[in-house]
This record gives sequence, structure tokens and C-alpha cells, in this order.
Amino acid sequence: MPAALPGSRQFGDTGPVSSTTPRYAALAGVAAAAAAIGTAELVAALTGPRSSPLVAVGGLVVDTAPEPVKRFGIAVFGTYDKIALLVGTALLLGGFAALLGMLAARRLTVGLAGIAAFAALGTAAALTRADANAADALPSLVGAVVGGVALWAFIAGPLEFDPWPWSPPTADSTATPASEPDPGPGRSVDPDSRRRFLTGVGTVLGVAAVGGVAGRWLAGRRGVSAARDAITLPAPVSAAPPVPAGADLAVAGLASYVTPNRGFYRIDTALVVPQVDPESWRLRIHGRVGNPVTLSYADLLARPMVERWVTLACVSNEVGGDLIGNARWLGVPLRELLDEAAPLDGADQVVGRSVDGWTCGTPTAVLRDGRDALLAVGMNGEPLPVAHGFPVRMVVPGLYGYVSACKWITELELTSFADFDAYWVPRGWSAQGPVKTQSRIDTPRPRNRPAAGPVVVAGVAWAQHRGIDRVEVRVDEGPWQEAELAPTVSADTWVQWSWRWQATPGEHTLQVRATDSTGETQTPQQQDVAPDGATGWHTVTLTVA
Ligand SMILES: Nc1nc2c(c(=O)[nH]1)N[C@H]1C(S)=C(S)[C@@H](COP(=O)(O)O)O[C@H]1N2
Ligand SMILES: [Mo]
Repeated sequence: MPAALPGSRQFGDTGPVSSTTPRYAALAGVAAAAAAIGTAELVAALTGPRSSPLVAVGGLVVDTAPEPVKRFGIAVFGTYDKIALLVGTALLLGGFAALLGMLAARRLTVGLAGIAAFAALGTAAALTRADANAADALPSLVGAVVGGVALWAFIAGPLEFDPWPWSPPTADSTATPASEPDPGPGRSVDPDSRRRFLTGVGTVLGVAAVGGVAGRWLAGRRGVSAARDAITLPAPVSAAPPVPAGADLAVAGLASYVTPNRGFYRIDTALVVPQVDPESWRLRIHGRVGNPVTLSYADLLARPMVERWVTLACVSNEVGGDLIGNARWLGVPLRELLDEAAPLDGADQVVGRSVDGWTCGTPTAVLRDGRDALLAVGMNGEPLPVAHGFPVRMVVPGLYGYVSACKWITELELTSFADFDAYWVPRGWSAQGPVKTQSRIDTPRPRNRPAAGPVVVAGVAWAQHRGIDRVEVRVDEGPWQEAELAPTVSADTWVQWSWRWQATPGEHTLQVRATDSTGETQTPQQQDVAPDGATGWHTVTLTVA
């Protein structure tokens, strides 16, 4: 029997399992990971997009990431923070996969154990989501099996790249191997083995990519947009007041008074937009109530609806930021639903719970104080867009979204602030979130490079449910000048303002401040968005040509 040849495996050999080189082993690891993830995405088309290990682990990251990290993500990546998370996850996974491939070349079991560990993480993440069921484990498990087989095939199986194959003895040379591989450096590798390996890797990467994309696409087709398109919303018994003429100053660069649905900011923790079938949707009003109530979507639509203009704002909106929008909401007054459920004494908090487990806590008193707090089904004349909470969400004038605007809502639980902390509270945000009086300069901005002479300075101001009384502008810290307020529908929406500036050449600083109907003027004190909303005057520095 010939002595062990370089790279050939012998039974009982304790050396590396594979004769492949580290670079090819890394490639094998990446291909195996791609096979696993592509398969998982395909299976997730059947079990639901939120059972995809990428999405489930990403969701776990979103829910457990320390608050500063999350805010860094939002600040750096803006509304692309979710895409950034997915791309970051993919790069990290690619790195791990390459490492696993190299480890597997030494010991296949180590590589397989690595895949099993990732599968366990994916399974755990998928099964601990709010509305998980046992089938949600399938994408990770099936993906792991396929990934494991691929790893074996590329590392130690039929697709292994073996640079120095051992050729079996030929018939006419029985005693010694016919082609002794050249043991020295610089010897040429086996081109057939390499071609087989690379073709295999290319095929697996391609099939995985197509499978993954197809899985996502199929999962998307299982969405609720068709169900949404089929809905006809009832007419309100109490219509929204008409928008007064002139509420929209129609100045270039100024945010429109009504924010179109497609331009409306979106903030939530959902990596995949929850798809809630209106047919099976139920709202449970329970907890500390005398009379628990359960409503179907049809029950809700059968009730008298009101329509109101309400400006929704995010607590994460920086001074001058655009995480705010104004829409016409159609819905059922929350006050009426709560009255029916009959909250018990001490139930000072209403917890809105989304299908994905996200929660917000709203003061019961605010929901019953007569303001137009709605359980909304319509936005600007359409059923709620899926990303904005279809089929049903909350909208409460005067409170930031994180304490009031639960999307994809499925429960209203009466409890107390002492007994329950909603999603953002343990993450360092205030349990109470009334909207702070704010104002913003929309135009001019530095890139407008206005010319000297008359310049229209315009923006928006808001103090939902209190209303804006006055907006003032100043240039280069000079005296405050009163801006003109456009008419508005109600105190629950923002208001546009404008001021004519005789601009002179050079660099200037514009500042704005608003005073609400309680007489309180915005503080110049700059405060960060956490824990309960940013303060300070929006300041724009620009050069006049
Ligand atoms: N289910 C769910 N609802 C949610 C959130 C969320 O993360 N999940 N985020 C809230 C926050 S912080 C805001 S500001 C508003 C934003 O609503 P929009 O995306 O429709 O603008 O939704 C609120 N409702
Ligand atoms: Mo928010």
C-alpha cells in the first residue's frame, strides 16, 4: 500500500478532513451559508416572512439592541436603518460562513456544529416572536440541513476541490502509482477538480439567490394588499372639517398641509410589515374592565365613524426634522369603545398591543377627555396603508406616536402605569409623551442659495391639541418678528407660517420659535429626543448671494 499521499484521506486519519486550501474552504463556507439562507427564505414563503431566520434574528437585534446603538442606526442610516441592518447582517453572516468553511476543512463536524448553532439561533428567534407557532422553526431547520449537505459536498464530498488528487494505479503499473503528484511548491493544481468545485459554488450561489428572492416574492404575494384593495370604507357620520382655503401656502420647499400617504413618514420596529388579514382580525378590549369587548373588522366598520385631521409626530424627531405628517383619519372614537368596556378604578393606562407584540401605553384619562382619539381604519380617504397599520391602528391628537399610535393593533388592555411598562419605557423613554410645541423652517434652506432682496421664509409649527398662537422669526439673533399664520383646520394639526425677509448678501442665521395657546413659548434649551422629545429653536444658517 502506498504511503499517504498529500491531500488524500486515510481511514482513521486525524489530520485535516479536506485537502482544499483555506481560500477555497472559505468559499465553500459561503456557498453552504447561501444554500441554507436561500432555502430558509423559500420555506419562509410557506410559513410566513417573519419566520425567516434573517428577519427573526434581525428582529431580535432590533428588540434587544441597546438604545444608543439603535439611535445611532437611525441617525446614520435614517429611514434606511432596516435595510442597513439586513445588509450588515448579511456581511457578518458571510464572514462567519467563510470562517466556518475554513474550520470545516480541518474538521467537518466543527463546520456542521457551526451551522447547527446558527440554526438554533434562527429557530429560537423565530419561535420567540409574539405570534409564533411551531412551523416557524421550519425555515431554519430545513435551511440548516441543506446548508450542512452543501458544506459536506464542497469540503469533503463529491464537489471538493482537491488540488493534488491521487490517481489510482493504472492496469499496466500495479506496483507503484502511475502519477505521483508533485509534492513541491509551485506544482500545478488539478484543473478538473477546480472547475467542478467552482461550478458547484457558482450554481449553489445562483440557485440560492434565485430561491431566496423567489421566497421573498412569494411571501409578499401572500400579503394583504388584495384584501385591502377589496375594502370599501363607510362614510363618516361626522365628516372632517374642510381644509380652509389658504391653509396650504403652496410655497416651494414648504411641506404640504396634507401629507400624502406615500410621503408619510414611517417609524416602527417591524423588519417585515405585518400582514394582518381583516377577516380574521379581532380587537380584544380586556384587563381591568367591567365588560370585556371583542370586535371583528366588520363589527368595527358597522359602527358610526368619524373623520378628523390629526398631525402625527414621532418623539424621535430632531429639531428641524421631518418625522411628522398630517392626515385625515377615519375611525371609531376610542372613548366610546372604552365606555362600553367600562374601565375599573385604577386602570389609568390603556396598553395598545400590535400583532407583533409591540406595545404603547396611553393614559386612560387622555382617551376619555373628549379629544378625537381614534381607532382608525382610514387614512386620507383610503383604508390604512399596510405599512401604516392596516387594518386598524390608534391615532391620538397631542401625544407622540410611541405612546399612542399603535399600528396593526389587536388588543387594548386596561392596566395601570405602575403595573406595566410599554415597549419603549424600559428602553429609556418616558412613559408619558405629550407632544412638545415645535416649529420648523422649511424654506429657505442652505442649498436654495437665495438672492438678496425679498425672500419668503416659511415653515410649519405644531402643538397638537393645544394649538399654535404665534410664530416668530429672527435673523442673526436680532429682534423677534411675528410671522403670518395660515388658517388651519383645528388645534390638532400643524399650521403653516410665513414671513417676508429683506435678505442682504452674506451669511445669515434664521431662527424660529412658536407659542402655543396656553401662552407657553418654545424653550431655547436644546434637549435631545430622548427621553420625551427634542427641544430648542430650529436654526438655519445660509448664504445669501
Ligand atoms: N405596531 C407598532 N406600532 C407603532 C410603532 C411600532 O414600532 N410598532 N411605532 C410607533 C411610533 S414610534 C410612531 S412615531 C408611529 C408612526 O406611525 P407611522 O409609521 O404611520 O407614521 O407609529 C407608532 N406605532
Ligand atoms: Mo415615534
